[in-house]
Amino acid sequence: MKALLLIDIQNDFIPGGALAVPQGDRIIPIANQLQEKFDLVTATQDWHPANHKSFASNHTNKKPFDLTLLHGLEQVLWPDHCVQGTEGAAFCPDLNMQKVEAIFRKGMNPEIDSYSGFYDNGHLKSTALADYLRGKGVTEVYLAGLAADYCVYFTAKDALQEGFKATIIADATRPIDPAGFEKAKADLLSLGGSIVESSSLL
Ligand code: VGL
Ligand code: ZN
Repeated sequence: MKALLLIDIQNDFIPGGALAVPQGDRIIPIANQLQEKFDLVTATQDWHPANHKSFASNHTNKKPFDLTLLHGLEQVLWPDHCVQGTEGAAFCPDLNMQKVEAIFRKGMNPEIDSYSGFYDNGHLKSTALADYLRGKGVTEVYLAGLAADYCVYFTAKDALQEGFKATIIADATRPIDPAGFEKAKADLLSLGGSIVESSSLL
């Protein structure tokens, strides 16, 4: 059984949003078309409180994209984004949500960031996505969404670690930093993951 995981397809990650991923909006029609090919569709939603420590604005003398340490973990400091209840945190209006059976929110703890849909960045707390998928009989996950080099990458990595086959749909994602995505793809391939184009699935 195959599931499509739609990662963080939210207004703040597309052009015009607070943490816009270049061409992030281009993935939406592909994500919509892909859904009918899957037994199960789930979505993740980045969902931060305003005092989240991944925001540069919550540190003194820091600006967006600076690097820091947060409780011992390396942390990129982001512009404020996906604040709970704001338009920026909402799913993109053009994304078809009719087949989405469950939404997994992440990033609520102000003290730790959560790129993966499965765990926070310290692997301290699970979202129960893995158990949900196993409960539905899923063995393979396909990933689409934003951003390729952060939340899509870390979700794929955790999926592999949880024992799922994991495939990133290359044209259904876009990176914040293209060089970072090249490294991420090499890492995923070395861990047994796959990268395909949507044309091989549609
Ligand atoms: C993301 C940075 C911060 C993502 C979320 O969805 O890739 N990136 N929060
Ligand atoms: Zn975030």
